[in-house]
Amino acid sequence: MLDSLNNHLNEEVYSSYLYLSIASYFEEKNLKGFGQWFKIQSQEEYGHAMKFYGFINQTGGKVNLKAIAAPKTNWKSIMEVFKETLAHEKHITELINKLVGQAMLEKNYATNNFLQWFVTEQVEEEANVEEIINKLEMIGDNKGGLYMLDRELGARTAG
Ligand code: OFO
Repeated sequence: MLDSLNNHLNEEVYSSYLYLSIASYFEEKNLKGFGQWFKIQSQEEYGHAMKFYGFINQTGGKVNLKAIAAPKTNWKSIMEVFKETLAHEKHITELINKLVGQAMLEKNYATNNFLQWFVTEQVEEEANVEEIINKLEMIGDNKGGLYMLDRELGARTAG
């Protein structure tokens, strides 16, 4: 179980790194609101990684930090960014579900309980990204709509 938790810590750090890369992609394109949204998302992912760090230490395990893969740096469109973000979140959900399955199989109740926060969080993460995809679909090529969405996403604050 410890190995799997350490692997997942790395996945969350990678998520943070990926979203920071997306933030900088948007900032460079002067879409500061989109950039802000992803910067906060990146911070949240780091927070998720730190929850694993804390739990591993608290339960007497050894944190084993692994190499972080370099994230992608360029995308074809805003829609592509959000479609890939949704796919990434679905991948993370699958990994969390696998961890829960392993904890149950090993009758590791404390780990199962710890993971339940992430089960709930993943539902929210996927829903948030789906909502933005729906808005982007409504906006289409409308520059005014895009401006409004950039402003809306820029209002996101930490927590
Ligand atoms: Fe950590 O939830 Fe997104 O990846």
